[in-house]
Formats: sequence, structure tokens, C-alpha cells
Amino acid sequence: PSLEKDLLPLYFGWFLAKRDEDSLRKTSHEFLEQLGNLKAFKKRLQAYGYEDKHKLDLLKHFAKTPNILHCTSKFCDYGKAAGSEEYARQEVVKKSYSKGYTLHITALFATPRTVGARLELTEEQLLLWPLDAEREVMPKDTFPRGSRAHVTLGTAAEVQDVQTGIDLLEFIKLQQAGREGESLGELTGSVAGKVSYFDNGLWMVNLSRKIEVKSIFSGYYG
Ligand code: 2AM
Repeated sequence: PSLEKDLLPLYFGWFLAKRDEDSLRKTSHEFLEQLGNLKAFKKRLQAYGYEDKHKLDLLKHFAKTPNILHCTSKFCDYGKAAGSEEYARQEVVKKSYSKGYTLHITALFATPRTVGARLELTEEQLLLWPLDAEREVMPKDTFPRGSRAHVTLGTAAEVQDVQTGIDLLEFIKLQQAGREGESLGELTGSVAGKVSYFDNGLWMVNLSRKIEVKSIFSGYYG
């Protein structure tokens, strides 16, 4: 038997194809522009730490954008993260590596910390979703599997990417508690949909038309 072990990546996930990545970045800009221009948004800036509505530019607020748009399925930290070897060893992970998948974006959301796209994973994609993905970051709550699935589109300075999934679960937790959010308007065009506000600067637009993006399941070793 070989003494060499398989190298584990920083993370496994679905990586957006270049064309769809470019277009999702544009969609993200469009979302932030339209959201920032909503009267209802301008009236509720406190959570974002701005007193003066003329000072808030959401595109600037989310100063950091990921180099590669993706949905993380399993954060391995090159093997240091709990459960990463077990994850990588699964037949379904090996078999799916470098395969193409269509991801379905159902909503876009912004919080004072992060902006992201909510994904609805298919049955096939859920096979690649770790059983404890939600519990890992919110151990006290119970969520349907795949609730945390997202693409980070941007983060405020000093905020880590991992926050995006935690913020998404915060929305879902409120929805599970029966809160639908305050209906505060509609966005149009590529980001058409109803805007809901959940206090503390939590904004979500449920897209009238889901956005589909092509991706490749793979590992990031950078
Ligand atoms: P993200 O999935 O929300 O974008 C590299 O840092 C990637 O791994 C990022 O995409 C990041 O967040 C994700 N990531 C970082 N730390 C993580 C953690 N502890 N758990 C899950 N994903 C993490």
C-alpha cells in the first residue's frame, strides 16, 4: 500500500462557469443598485452603520468579492477541518468530481455583513451536501438539508466569507418561526421579485424567475 495520501483541498464545491460567473456578478450589482435605491431601504440604514443616506453606496459597502464565484459544499482546510477525509472518501464525491451541474438561484439577500445568492439544491446535488452542514454553524437549530447552500457575492470589509451561509440561515430561521418579513417593494428586470425586510438590516428578494447557472463540481487548492 502507498504511504501517500490524497491531497485535500481548501474546499470542495460547485464552481461557476466563466460566462455565468460574469453574468451573476452583473446581477449582483443590479441587485445592490436597485435595493440601495429603494425608499424603504434608505429609511432603514441604521443597521448598516450609516446615518446619512447619501453616504451609503452598497457596491462600496461590500468591498470584498470572491475571486471565484462558487457554492462551497465542504470546507476542508486542506484536511484540518473535521470530517474532511470522510467527505472526500465518499464514492459520490469521487464520482462527481469535475462533472457539470446546473445550480438554481431562488433568492438574493443582503445583510450589513454579506450579500449572497440562495440556492435550491437538487436531489442529486444534495448527495454531495454534508449531513451536518447546517448544524456545523448553527448547532441549536434544525434546518432542512441544503438550507445553507449559497454563493457568496460580496462581504463588507473585515467579514469572512463563511458569514454568508450563517446570514442565510438567519433568514431561514426567521421564516421557520413564521416570520415572512415586511413586504417593502419590488425589484425589476433580471432581479425581478418581491423584497422582504426582516429587521436588523436583513433584506431578501425572492426571484420571480429562478436564475440558473452552470457549474463544475471540483476542489479548490489555491
Ligand atoms: P463561503 O462558502 O460562504 O463563500 C474559502 O474560504 C471558502 O470556504 C469560502 O467560499 C468560504 O465561505 C468557505 N468557508 C470558509 N470557512 C468555512 C467554514 N468554517 N465552514 C464552511 N465554509 C467555509
